[in-house]
Amino acid sequence: EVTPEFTQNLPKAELHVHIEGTLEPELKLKLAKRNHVDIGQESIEDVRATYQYDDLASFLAVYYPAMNVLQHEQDFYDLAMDYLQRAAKNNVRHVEIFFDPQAHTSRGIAFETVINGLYRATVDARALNVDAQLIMCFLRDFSRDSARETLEEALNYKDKFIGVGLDSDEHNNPPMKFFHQFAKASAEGLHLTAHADIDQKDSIEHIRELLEVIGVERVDHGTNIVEDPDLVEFAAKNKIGFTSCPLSNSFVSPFMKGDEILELLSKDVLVSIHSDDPAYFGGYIGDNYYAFADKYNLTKEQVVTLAKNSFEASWISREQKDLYL
Ligand code: ES4
Ligand code: ZN
Repeated sequence: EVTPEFTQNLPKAELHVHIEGTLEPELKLKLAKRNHVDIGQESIEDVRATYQYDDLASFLAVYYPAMNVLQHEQDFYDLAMDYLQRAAKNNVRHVEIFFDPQAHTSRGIAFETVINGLYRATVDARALNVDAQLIMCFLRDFSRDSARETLEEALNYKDKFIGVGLDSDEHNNPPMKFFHQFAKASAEGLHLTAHADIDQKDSIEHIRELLEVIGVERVDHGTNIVEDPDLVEFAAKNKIGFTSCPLSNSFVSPFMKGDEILELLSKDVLVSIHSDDPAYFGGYIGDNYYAFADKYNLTKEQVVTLAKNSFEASWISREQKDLYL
């Protein structure tokens, strides 16, 4: 049967991890000390005690302030390198890492500081046998103007990231708010993905806009697409990837949306398992696979299909995919 060792050792692609969500309490305390930032917490236990949330808004209220410890290029490098070491232990062969430049530029950190630190870690990760790439996300609760300025600046570093995404608070922030930025990014040859599914009420319309108008290649979360059979058929036919994160799903749904994941699997949709914000939601990618496999009694074959889907939905070349599969 499926064991934690099996899920940890299975070769995987990680397509949904926020680098800021990999900030472990140990590193947070170390950086706070190094940069003389008062975070109001002095021990690992103090930090862990603040990790209390029951919805996206209460999570984000803990998440963004933690980033104050990230000040210098080396801090971003250390954050990413710490993560990439954990990825290597989880046998992640390929990873596409989200980062949120506006969460840093809005508090006075230069875009260049953020991307240069993260990028240098992705280069050094080759020594760990991890192929790492970056995806720049727009914060959807920031303005269109802010997104436009962020993309303009990012295009000066176009060789350092492979796509754009959309995250943060979905409530009243539909994907179409960023239509022009997605169009521009696509015209520049960047890949497109976006989060959907946080605000359940409008979420199916958000998914429709993403698939039919904006033309994303993946949807992050988004497994509630099962509500709409026509959209599911579209997603299967067009090989749209759905990146689901069981442990972060557990915060909003007692069954980690496993029914939705299994239904998509049965309809040949490219759904795969990832970790979202592993330092905050209780585990890295192997733990996410195991939590889901254990709760739903998955067979090894089902788990292997999920891992294959992760490579299929990734943004590596066909030749490269065939090497991994
Ligand atoms: C996020 Cl769980 C979640 N949802 C939306 N945006 C995010 N950024 C980091 N984690
Ligand atoms: Zn996410």
